[in-house]
Amino acid sequence: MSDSYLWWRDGVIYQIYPRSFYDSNGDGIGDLPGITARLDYLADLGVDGLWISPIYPSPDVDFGYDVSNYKDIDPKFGSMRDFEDLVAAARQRGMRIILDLVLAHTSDQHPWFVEARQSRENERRDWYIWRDPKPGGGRPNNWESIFGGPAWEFDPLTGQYYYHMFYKQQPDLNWRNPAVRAEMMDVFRFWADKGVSGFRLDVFNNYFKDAQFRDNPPRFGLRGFDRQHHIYDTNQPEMIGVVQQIRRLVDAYPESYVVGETFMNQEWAADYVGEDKLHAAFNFEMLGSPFSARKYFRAIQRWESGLAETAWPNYVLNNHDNPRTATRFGRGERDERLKVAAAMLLTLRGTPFIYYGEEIGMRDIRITRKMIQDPIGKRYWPFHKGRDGCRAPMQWSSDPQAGFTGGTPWLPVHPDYLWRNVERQLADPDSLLNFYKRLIRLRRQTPALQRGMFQALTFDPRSLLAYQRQTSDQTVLVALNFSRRPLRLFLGPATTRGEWALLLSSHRQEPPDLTQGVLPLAGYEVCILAKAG
Ligand code: ISL
Ligand code: CA
Repeated sequence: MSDSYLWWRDGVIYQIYPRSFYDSNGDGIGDLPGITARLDYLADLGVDGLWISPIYPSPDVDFGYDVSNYKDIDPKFGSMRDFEDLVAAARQRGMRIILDLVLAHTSDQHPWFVEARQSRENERRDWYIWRDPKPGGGRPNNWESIFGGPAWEFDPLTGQYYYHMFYKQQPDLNWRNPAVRAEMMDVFRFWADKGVSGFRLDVFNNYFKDAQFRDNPPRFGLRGFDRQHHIYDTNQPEMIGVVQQIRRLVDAYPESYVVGETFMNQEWAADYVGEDKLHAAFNFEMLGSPFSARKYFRAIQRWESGLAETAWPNYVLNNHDNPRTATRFGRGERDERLKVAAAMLLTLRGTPFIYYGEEIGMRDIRITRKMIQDPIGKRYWPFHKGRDGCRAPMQWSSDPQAGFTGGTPWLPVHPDYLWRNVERQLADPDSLLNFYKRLIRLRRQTPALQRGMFQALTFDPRSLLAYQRQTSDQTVLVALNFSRRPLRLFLGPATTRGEWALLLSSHRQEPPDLTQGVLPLAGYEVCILAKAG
């Protein structure tokens, strides 16, 4: 790996859910010209890469994660020209585009599937996973869909079942078919040739299923999907070959990047990352963690030790599938815990991912039955309200609809937008947004925070997470108090020695005196110090 600044390794990546970022034409749905219009905001925030959730033509059963054409832009988001403009305008501001490739399944409206289901002899038939009913009738095996119910859908016209891990409108592709594989490699080329620098691979370790279609063994769990060991319907060894092929392909483009979304067990993620494999794979252990120094510390340790030495970690606290940390950790309108989480995310060894609105502490909207858009919510109400809560419109200002749209937004704006919005927070030096900006700037100016090795200072953290990030000429000390009570961090002689400068703190103006071997921390304090050597 090169020593000079590398955007995806040393920088920060920002996830945009395009329907909800900024609507440029008043139809209530965010779009590509909307993102372009807000690039100055993103450049000012200081991020290096923009991961945009799917923008391809889609019937939107799963809001873009059901693709009906991999090489075009959905008209609701704009045109191919709009996309090219966005890539160029982002590049002018030093930002790269990461596209979301959903290659495990297509929409059932994709022309390939429309053809495939017409007859058993159809040329596209084998592009999907078709099986006969069991002798005597019934589903081919016991595989379940993670979104509920069996993974097999019977298609009466041809008398066979097709397989879908997600909604039945998302039939899985047959990656064992070389034509499918070749077509998908061409999708990478198509977008890379348009200047896209990175790809996020949706559920990549789900491309292959067991060639013999064996039943998953049972295990204890509450609902159908959780009552099986998923050893045959996901994460098959054949995937490593595809990962290597993808890497060879993108390596032909300078500074390209591929991050995989690991489906299911997060300890699998490490296997797919390396110099001839993916640049990164998501490990969602932190994403589900409560606000606990100990839990985060365990997640960091596992991720740091699980990855090969040449592999580069990444960290993520929020995404479009889960309740926001602000909803889970925010206390009323207070953001002090969110500052602690942000400081951790942006000072760890690994690429930080920020989900739009996280930087202003957006809370999930409250969902009523009538307004649900996500089919999971419709199906499992009231036990699971779906994923709409974390996908609400970005809160830009206190103008009507938070300045997101001139029309009626596709999901309601959170009522707190009147005071919780970008405009207000930019003007408030103490806001969460300005805290994110300071942290991002600090990371960019501090090589030890980018590349430095990670060294824990607390070994059984209850409420206090402390670590050093170290290069040959600089040591940065990060101390994070996860509790509302004041705490003391005890430091060894090696740490106490030397002249510490204050890089950033949520509470103090002056560097602390560490000569007594103690760093006192106020409740929820973030303290980041540095010294030479
Ligand atoms: O959303 C989840 C649970 O509520 C996850 O299990 C999710 O299904 C899993 O992380 C895979 O997610 C990705 O693929 C899905 C899509 O619906 C998600 O939005 C996407 O992030 C199918 O393409
Ligand atoms: Ca629009």
